[in-house]
Amino acid sequence: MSGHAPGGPPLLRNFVDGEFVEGAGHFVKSSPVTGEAVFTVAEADRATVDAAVGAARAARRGPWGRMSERDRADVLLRVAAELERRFDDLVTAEVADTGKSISQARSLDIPRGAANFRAFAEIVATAPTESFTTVTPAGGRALNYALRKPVGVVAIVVPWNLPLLLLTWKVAPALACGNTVVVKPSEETPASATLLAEVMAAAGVPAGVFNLVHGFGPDSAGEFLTRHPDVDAITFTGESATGSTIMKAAADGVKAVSFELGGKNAGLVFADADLDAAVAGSVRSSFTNGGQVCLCTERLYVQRPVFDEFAARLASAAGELAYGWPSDPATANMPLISAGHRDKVLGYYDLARTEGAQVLAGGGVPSFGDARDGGAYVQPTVLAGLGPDARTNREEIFGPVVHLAPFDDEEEAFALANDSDYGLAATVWTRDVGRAHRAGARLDTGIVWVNTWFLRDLRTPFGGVKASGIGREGGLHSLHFYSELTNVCVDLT
Ligand code: NAD
Ligand code: 6OD
Repeated sequence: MSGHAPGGPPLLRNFVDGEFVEGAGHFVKSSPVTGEAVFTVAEADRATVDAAVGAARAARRGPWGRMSERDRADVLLRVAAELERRFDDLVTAEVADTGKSISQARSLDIPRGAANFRAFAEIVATAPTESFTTVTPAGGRALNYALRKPVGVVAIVVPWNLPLLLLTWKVAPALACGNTVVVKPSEETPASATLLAEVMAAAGVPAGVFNLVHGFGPDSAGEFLTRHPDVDAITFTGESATGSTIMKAAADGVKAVSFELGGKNAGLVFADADLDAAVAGSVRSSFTNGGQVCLCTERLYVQRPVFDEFAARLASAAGELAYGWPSDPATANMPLISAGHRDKVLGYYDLARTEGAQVLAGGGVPSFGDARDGGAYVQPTVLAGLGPDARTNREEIFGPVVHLAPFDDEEEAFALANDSDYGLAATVWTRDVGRAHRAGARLDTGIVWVNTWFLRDLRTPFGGVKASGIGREGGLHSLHFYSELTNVCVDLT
């Protein structure tokens, strides 16, 4: 990685203008699996953030922003190839930071890092722009065409749950459009972002185009960056409350924002569904990554004739998810990201009981009899018996927990699903094709999955409504956010 603290865990540093640099001090990143220190991280102070933004600003005026889209696409393809070459290092980093299973890091997180760069290389190299012919007042013709230009310096602030996946989902289109970036990974997951800086350098991305600052949110690198006057646009993934704070900072500079925020996603299981697929799919949608995916299902509504059978099968499957060390490919459960987050999730398990929930599976903390007892594990938990107004059913918990409730008909199912302050994703399990399309039209979410979950095509619009976000990224939608259009109008007479 970027260095080694004397006698301590590996040192991760900031990356500014093509160089790894220290900051004001250091913080320790602990393992979610055991609680032991895994990295020492150089925290960027205001001066380091200033230097990173300054480097991005200078690089923005250099050749990067003027390169042809095809040439930038070629650089992105080199980044993808370098990510693939460093695959094992990235897996190790992601597992060390998050405690996720090596199987998931190998099959989802790290491949998506490279896929994001490949996808946006293709998208930017082939994207159309508009052109119109206008009749002039003199009866002649004028040609209008739109030029896509970089926005400038983009601040990218991301969370800890899918660190490389979510970071590269924003870095790739931002660079594809000719911007320069300053990225702020979560304080909980500094490692893969630091490796990404090494990858950028090895792939020949010019100094200053990609800059990285480590630190926290308020009164730290996150706030210094999002309040920086020389940042032109902010793209953020994280909690809705943090999005609100960043939006206020962006308002001062009238800056564009793109927000992917929290969720309290509903799943609907209709009696006509393939129940085996619905159970297996719901295990994935509620417990993948320890339930720490913004798209995870925390509210499941099940049509009454199949409710009891579905509840029994889901509870049994939740109890059977394998515990193991992250290095064991058979491991399914993972710890939460930190002791603080574990306490928050356990607080919700207690709240659910206080609100009168039945606990069908889990509800506590597993015991290992080894070093993992110092980690941030909780049991995958299935709840039932609460109404739609219970806090358990309204607030995002972001852990391996789902509440089940019955419904009678389609109208009731859609109404229950829509009864939320959030609107990110919904999942529908049915064999009725008409109902599948009605769900797409009626559910107030940015994404509706039918008989699947988290199946992604990187060209499609991705984002949420209500408290789940502002704007869409993905395919051309990312190009719209990460570029400015100039219309050129030429009188041809
Ligand atoms: P968070 O909002 O606490 O932190 C996200 C990032 O913002 C971190 O890098 C953090 O340091 C930074 N930050 C915090 N306060 C800040 C401030 N005042 N100014 C600037 N930066 C600040 O979120 P988290 O706990 O890291 O992640 C979990 C949340 O992210 C959940 O709510 C989840 O739903 C959401 N999320 C949403 C999506 C999506 O696509 N909609 C994807 C992943 C996660
Ligand atoms: O797949 C993606 O592109 C994406 N943004 C996923 C978000 C997952 C949230 O935790």
